[in-house]
Amino acid sequence: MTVRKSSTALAALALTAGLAAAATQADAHAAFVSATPAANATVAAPKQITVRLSEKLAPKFSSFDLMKTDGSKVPVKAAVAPKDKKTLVAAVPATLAPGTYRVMWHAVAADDGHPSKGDFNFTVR
Ligand SMILES: [Cu+2]
Repeated sequence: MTVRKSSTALAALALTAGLAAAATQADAHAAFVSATPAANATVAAPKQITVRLSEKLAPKFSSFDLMKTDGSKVPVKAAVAPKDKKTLVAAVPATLAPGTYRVMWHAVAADDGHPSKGDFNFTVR
């Protein structure tokens, strides 16, 4: 009986730990909120790209790349905006030619160090 009892206790402990971890992740991962240009929007060539996330970000580990559909990179330098610390901002140095572009962002939440990432497209008319 002792063995059975302790294994039940272990299972309960594991379940509790799992639930606690799941709750923490749901609370603290930096998730996509909005962007300019908006995801899937067709716009005039933007001078700036912003990606707003749900958490304050660790600046060293949070950024995005701008890619053309052929996989080549458009050189931009995205940084965490000091104002709210949740927004990634990059100036677009050259006028983007018409076509579809992909923004691939990655972020680390400042509070718990959890990484997250995502991507979206926009089209320049
Ligand atoms: Cu997290």
